[in-house]
Amino acid sequence: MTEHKGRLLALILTAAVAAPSVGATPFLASTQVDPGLALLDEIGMRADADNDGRITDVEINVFAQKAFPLLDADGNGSLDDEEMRGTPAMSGLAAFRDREQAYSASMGVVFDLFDRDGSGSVDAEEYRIGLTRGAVRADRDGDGALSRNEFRNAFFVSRALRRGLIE
Ligand SMILES: [Ca+2]
Ligand SMILES: [Ca+2]
Ligand SMILES: [Ca+2]
Repeated sequence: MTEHKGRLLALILTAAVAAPSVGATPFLASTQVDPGLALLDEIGMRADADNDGRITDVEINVFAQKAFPLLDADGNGSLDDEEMRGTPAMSGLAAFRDREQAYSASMGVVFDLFDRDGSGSVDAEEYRIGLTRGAVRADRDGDGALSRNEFRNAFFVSRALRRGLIE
């Protein structure tokens, strides 16, 4: 096995292992899931804590509380643009695909959207508010929650990840 294939396999396994409900999720039923989409769906499934296919405002807030400390690698209570680029799985996938520039540019836009006061860092409250507002905007059918499709296709973070990693 080549080194590249090994790394890709590791990424896919990471995504699969991290998603406990693979078998029950129509999303991942396809045999040919793009690893970038798999990562995105993994985030969606984590956000949808009760796994009912809808990400509610409450779930977004809980997700923000859980995700922020994971992103805040140096633990200083705020995210810089480097930390906003997210988990090694994502930046690793961007590197694997020679998409570091696209990924970086895409996540830079996301960072600016979160950093509302333009301070160059995103604190926990800015992060929470950013996710909440993004969810409201992505709620295309106005039912007060994000369906999996709304999360995948309309939520600004998902769109940025797709632009950076896939499209
Ligand atoms: Ca839910
Ligand atoms: Ca930090
Ligand atoms: Ca909705």
